[in-house]
Amino acid sequence: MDRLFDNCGLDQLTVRGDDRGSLVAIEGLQDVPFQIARIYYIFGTGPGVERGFHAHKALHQFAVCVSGSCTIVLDNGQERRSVRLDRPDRGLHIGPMIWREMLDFKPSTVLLVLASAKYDEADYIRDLDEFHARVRQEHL
Ligand code: T46
Repeated sequence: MDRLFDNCGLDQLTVRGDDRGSLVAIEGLQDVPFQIARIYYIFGTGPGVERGFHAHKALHQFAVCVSGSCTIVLDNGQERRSVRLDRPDRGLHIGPMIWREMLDFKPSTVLLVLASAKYDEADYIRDLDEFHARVRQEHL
């Protein structure tokens, strides 16, 4: 794993390939460090459009760009790091309390995301000042 923060990193996925093509399987608690409760995917995001701009209080997620590419900017409240997702065999684990911004989507990008819990708006922090205040509180 290429670690970005304590609870974030880029993982190489195992590719099972043969002369018919390639296959990647992702199992909860084996290939990702959580049980998978939800899957969603993002597509049709045009050039110049930005998404995200929030953190999660408790959610773990694992994002794979299965087609195309996009950039994800991660912020742990102290540092910002940027990663380009452009391969279907590399996944980004994002743990709780990480602000994320998604940008520079190539047309035809499909971003697959596995999540550790069902959708819950109460788990989102959508205000950057509130996020920074909570991080400071956690470090007291
Ligand atoms: C994240 C990044 C990577 C649902 O109804 N169910 C769901 O499971 C999700 C993920 C979203 N929604 C609704 C909520 C909004 O009305 O779909 C709409 C778009 O969601 P949002 O604006 O949060 O999309 P992004 O791309 O900004 O963020 C998403 C995830 O929400 C978020 O958890 O980490 O992708």
